[in-house]
Amino acid sequence: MRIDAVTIFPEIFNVLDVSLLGKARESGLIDFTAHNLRDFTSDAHRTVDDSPYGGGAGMVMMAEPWALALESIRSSAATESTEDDDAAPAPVLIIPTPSGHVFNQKLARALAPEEHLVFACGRYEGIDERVYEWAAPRFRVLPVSLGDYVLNGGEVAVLAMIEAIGRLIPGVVGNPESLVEESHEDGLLEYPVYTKPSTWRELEVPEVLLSGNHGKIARFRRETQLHRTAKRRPELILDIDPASTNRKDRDL
Ligand code: 6GU
Repeated sequence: MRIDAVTIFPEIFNVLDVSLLGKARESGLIDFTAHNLRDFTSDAHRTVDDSPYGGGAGMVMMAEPWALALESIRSSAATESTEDDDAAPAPVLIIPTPSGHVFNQKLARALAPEEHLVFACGRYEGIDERVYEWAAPRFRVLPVSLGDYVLNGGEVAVLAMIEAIGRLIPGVVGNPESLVEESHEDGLLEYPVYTKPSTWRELEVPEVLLSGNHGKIARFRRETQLHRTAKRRPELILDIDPASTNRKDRDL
């Protein structure tokens, strides 16, 4: 997967050199580039923002540097592609913003098979709205939010999204089975996990997990998933697929 991020703080993305994502980049599974928006300005001060029309607090990012940056990414992608792929879909342009669609595991799964993702990291009060209109015929534009709180800029949100999407690309996570039984994959929160020793500072591992009875263990885990989800994220319970529940769940 090719990933580009446009930002005024490209160094924030240096952390992608380490850990699993760093390995995925080394092995060529993920081809990531951070682009400095200021490289697409033409004044001595490398200005990217100006005051908002209509007044109000803060500054707005100007449209032209964004168009130049996104055009340069678009044309380098066209150069790299092979002769017979005029049908290649437009890259997905993800705009991190607190007013976007909520990013969740389902969206991460939908984006993982994409060939090319572009992230436009805004700062200040946002980007001139006309950039989105201009981008619509050139990209599949998708405004996305991590949740109901405000960050100073999109960069940290984009790091989270790249990690959530990147780990779903085949080969990035060593054991694909570890992707199956985790929070949100089945719409529930994950069950608690334990390792040796079975007694630690007078705290015991639940006995059923030492029993070797796989049916009992599966029921215990399902039960703790449901209890935990009901307590911490009651709104998720309403979204459970009824086909995935069984009679034992309804007895809880
Ligand atoms: Cl994606 N961006 C910003 N700036 N703030 C956020 C967010 C994104 N998600 C939650 N808060």
